[in-house]
Amino acid sequence: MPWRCRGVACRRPPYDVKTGVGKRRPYARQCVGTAQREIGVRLHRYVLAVAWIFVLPASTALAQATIEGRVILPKTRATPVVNQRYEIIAKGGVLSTNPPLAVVYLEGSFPKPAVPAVAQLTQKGLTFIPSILPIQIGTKVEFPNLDDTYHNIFSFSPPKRFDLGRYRSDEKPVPSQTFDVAGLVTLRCDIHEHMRALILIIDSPHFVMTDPDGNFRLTGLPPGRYTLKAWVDSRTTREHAVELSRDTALRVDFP
Ligand SMILES: [Cu+2]
Repeated sequence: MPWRCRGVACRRPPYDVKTGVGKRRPYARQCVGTAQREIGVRLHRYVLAVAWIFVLPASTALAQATIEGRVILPKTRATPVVNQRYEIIAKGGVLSTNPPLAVVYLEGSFPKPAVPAVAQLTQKGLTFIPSILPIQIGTKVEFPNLDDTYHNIFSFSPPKRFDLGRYRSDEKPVPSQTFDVAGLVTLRCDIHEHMRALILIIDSPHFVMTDPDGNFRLTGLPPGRYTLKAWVDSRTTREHAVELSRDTALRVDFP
């Protein structure tokens, strides 16, 4: 009687290896039908996986809310922003960026990321890049030195006090710090008096920097009641209560 493939079951030896009971069949012959069937099954799974990767997030994104608007920024002399380089200035004990910009974020209760984020704040051309870095609580920030000279970064700010000591560009691993407390950290360099940067540690994964005109757009927001905040300088944070449902597209302006 000719042997007939019986599907997935025939992947196993058709005889008992230990006792030798049963008739051994050539593996190639035995598995032709199964192989064809398995290609079909795998193709089907592949198509489903592709659909899962591309279609599902698209539909999920559609079900999430968006907030856009404008923060009216403090007036200043018109300084062109070259390569997003902002200067950090201290005026009467208030730290801000020059030209001014704001960081807009959604405050609420959000699940912590499974894997903590990693960000970088480099030292290049004797400046910090970027000069202001918003991060979520728990983020590890690396501080690579891209200059041919030493830097010595330190912070006296309450959310994170540290002193990285002097190090050059070939320092491995790249010196880093993890920021676990919300607030504002001012970075300085012990060697270069003029170097200054800000790290804004936010208890939210939903944040964005405005453009130089104050425009912002937050996308992929989950439904719920939150406080939308706009950090303008170390003493000024504006806020606005928002209620988001699926597909909400809100406009919020901070006067
Ligand atoms: Cu320095």
